[in-house]
Amino acid sequence: MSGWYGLVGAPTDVGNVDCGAAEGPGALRAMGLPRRMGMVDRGDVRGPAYDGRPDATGSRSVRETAAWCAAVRDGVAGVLADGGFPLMLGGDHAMALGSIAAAAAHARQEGRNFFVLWFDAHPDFNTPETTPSGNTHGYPAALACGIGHPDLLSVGAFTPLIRPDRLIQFGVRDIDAGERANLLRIGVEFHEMDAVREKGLEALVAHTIARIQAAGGGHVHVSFDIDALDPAAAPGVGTPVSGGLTPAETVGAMRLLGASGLVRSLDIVEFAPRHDRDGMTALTVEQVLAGFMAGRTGQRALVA
Ligand code: EXY
Ligand code: MN
Ligand code: MN
Ligand code: MN
Repeated sequence: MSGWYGLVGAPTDVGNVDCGAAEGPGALRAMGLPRRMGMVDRGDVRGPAYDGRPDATGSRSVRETAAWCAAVRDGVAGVLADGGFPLMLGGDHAMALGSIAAAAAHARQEGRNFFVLWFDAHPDFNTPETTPSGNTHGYPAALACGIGHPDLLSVGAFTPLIRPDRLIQFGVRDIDAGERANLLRIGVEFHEMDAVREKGLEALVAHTIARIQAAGGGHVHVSFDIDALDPAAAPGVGTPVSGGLTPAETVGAMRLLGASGLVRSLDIVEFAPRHDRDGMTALTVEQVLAGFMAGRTGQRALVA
């Protein structure tokens, strides 16, 4: 069980240009989060300077997103190779393609099963054929399952990065028609908010942990989009959707995940401080992270 946390910042909103997520890492550093939580700050990755040439689709974001994701992949791979626990701090959710590519490769190298648990108001399961916006932050989960733009699929050393039956989503409540068709066709398990309200987030997560343990365990990567939370507690995001998760249930679920000993890498993305109110979102982010870390410390104490 790797002990130290390595923070990898990805200050970009190329996946939803100018939504403000590029300011996320700097804002959380300014409030002292990495130091207060004892993290090794590995600095920010950088995408290459954009050369101004549009890509084949005529949109800058695919080429630029691919370059940023490759930088994130290398930054996260470095923390894993050094025996740390990577926390990729976005930046928009397209960056998760890079962190998942690194985590999937590391799990394969270590001979472990690989699972991704996705907390989000959105499934992020669009392709260029189904997207209503062309924004690449709506693509990463689909790309990780092997469908989408070839320039982005090539960020990983292999595809699919995740077996579709090993991606589980929680809290989704804003799903495009084409996206839902993609999810059903590919066979991804997704728990919409009405199911979360009916069954309880912690119960759903506990059941998922038990299922993973029964399958022989493995490397679980958690990709947490802050807009999974209700905007009343986390207004500081680029694409807020009402009717989201409460901080209490989210902290509880993250504590369970920390204590499971299964989680070996984590994304926290889409924090856009310009939309925050009185630092409420930053505080909620810290609570969620603290819940995970407390669970994991307790788990380590159990196995020490
Ligand atoms: N489904 C919409 C689209 O693809 O444009 C909205 C995507 C929002 C994605 C945010 C990161 O979760
Ligand atoms: Mn390792
Ligand atoms: Mn997302
Ligand atoms: Mn989202």
